[in-house]
Amino acid sequence: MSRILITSALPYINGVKHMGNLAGSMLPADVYARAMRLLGHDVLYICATDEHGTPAELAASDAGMGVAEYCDTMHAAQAAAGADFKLSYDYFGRSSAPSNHALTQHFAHVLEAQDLIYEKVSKQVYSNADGRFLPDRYVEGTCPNCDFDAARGDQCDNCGKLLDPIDLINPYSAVSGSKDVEIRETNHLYLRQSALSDRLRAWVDASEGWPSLATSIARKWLDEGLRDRAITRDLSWGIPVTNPDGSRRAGFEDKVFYVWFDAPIAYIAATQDWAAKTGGDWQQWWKTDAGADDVQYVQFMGKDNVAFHTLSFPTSLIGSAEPWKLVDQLKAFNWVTWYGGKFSTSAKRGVFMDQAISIAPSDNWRWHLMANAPEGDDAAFTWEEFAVSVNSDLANVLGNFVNRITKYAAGKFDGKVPSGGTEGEDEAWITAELETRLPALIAHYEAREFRKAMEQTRAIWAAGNEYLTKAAPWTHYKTDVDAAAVGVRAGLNLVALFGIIAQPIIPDAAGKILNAMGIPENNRTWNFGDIPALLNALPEGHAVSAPDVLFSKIEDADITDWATKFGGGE
Ligand code: B3M
Ligand code: ZN
Repeated sequence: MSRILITSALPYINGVKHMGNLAGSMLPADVYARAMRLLGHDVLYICATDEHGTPAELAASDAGMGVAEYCDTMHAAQAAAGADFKLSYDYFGRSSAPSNHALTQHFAHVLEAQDLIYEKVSKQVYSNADGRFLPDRYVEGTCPNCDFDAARGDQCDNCGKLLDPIDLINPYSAVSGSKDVEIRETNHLYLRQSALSDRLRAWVDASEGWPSLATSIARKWLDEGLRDRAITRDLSWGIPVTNPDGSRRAGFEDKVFYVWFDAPIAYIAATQDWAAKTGGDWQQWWKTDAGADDVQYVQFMGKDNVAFHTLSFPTSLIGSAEPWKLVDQLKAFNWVTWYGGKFSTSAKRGVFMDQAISIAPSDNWRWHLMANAPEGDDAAFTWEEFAVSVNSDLANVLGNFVNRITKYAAGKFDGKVPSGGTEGEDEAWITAELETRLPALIAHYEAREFRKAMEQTRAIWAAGNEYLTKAAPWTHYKTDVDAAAVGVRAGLNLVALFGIIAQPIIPDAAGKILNAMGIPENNRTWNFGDIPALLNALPEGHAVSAPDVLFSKIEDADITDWATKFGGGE
């Protein structure tokens, strides 16, 4: 048994997340957490809303709310959406929690004591109309390189050049469109990432089992030369910049920490909040001198978050000179696209968690998104393929199998696991299938290879159908009830097994199957030691029933309807 700490990238607060966000961080983390719990590991799965920064302020003002009130509302909405999708967080915290204020300020103090933080004045664009400094991507104007007239301050979308917003010609505010902007000097704290370059590279080089997507992004930044980054912003909403005695730092009264400085620290702060709520010991998970050396720490995130998790956050942890636990395994994902394009809230393209749950059960989404996880490359979502996942994999392959054999057992064997008969070559065949497939399934989960885990799960379900076709108890029944009993007994045991292996991915259907099979909740773990015995795991005479319809099929009319509502392949 190992202790496994799991975090998924913190969903940003400015709205309920779309299915691409779900598929690239929270959902795989949940599937992994569930699988590892079933394998008997001691798992702690922590997540939180990421609540600071300009987009939160702007979203609140769009919603006509104060930012604190807006964050309260959206945190509750995201917690509810997570519950709807059966995300089994041990704790779902908030980056705005008092614990994160204290811990972020603590990090700044110890980093400064290590000479890794310094003040520097820089020039930034200030918008008089908006009454705020504009973050780089909220300044637009004409590209000094190619004359494109809608270049963003951080990068020109026309020529691709990385820009400094103060170099834009005719700059304007992307928030209000106002041209009444000026360049002002402002003083900020900088994190001396450059000083840790060699240590970070050695750490990345020593990493094992990260996908190449993650290591290549980290190395690209290191190769370009790590630059020091401003870790404060001219904003009012956020974590105040303090002195070690708690007073506000002189000159920083109107500034707060940059959202990307405090957000990863919230992984730790949310664990503190989990501990306060449950009586757990957070230091055992995060401090290597308190037992966290034995913890395997696994992070899940989209590719755009990798640099922050492989360079900036580790700079805070290593640079503090305190014994913090660093990530061991980092699972990064590409994008889920909407018919090959981007999800877009404004253009009504794509589907968001609250809408998705209103049109299909969470199991359907969980299965489809994980079977098509954007692991090797971006993965396009289409309604047509969603329907194939549900109708073919879930309804036909799994649902029909469960139905066929449980209804037959109810009709012919009084809803009891029958005794009698002797196992033959069909049972030997399915046993051999399970003997290769079950260990492979576990290995895929342990390697966080989700597509492969889903393929293997489906292959095991399909083998069950093939077994029933071979054993054909309904044919034997007329002449040899004992021979039929063998097939029904094995079939019912396979139903139980299929429910057991379905738990991480489709927990609702798995629960229905296991309830119908009369398997107690405390006996649903993954302990496949003696695989031949699995066909006889249920005691003879044990009562079973046929579950209600497990999966309803998606009709063509549904696809048309959803494509109209949410956009499709136009
Ligand atoms: N909130 C993800 C995003 O907004 C970001 C993750 C933070 S993880 C510490 O793209
Ligand atoms: Zn340009």
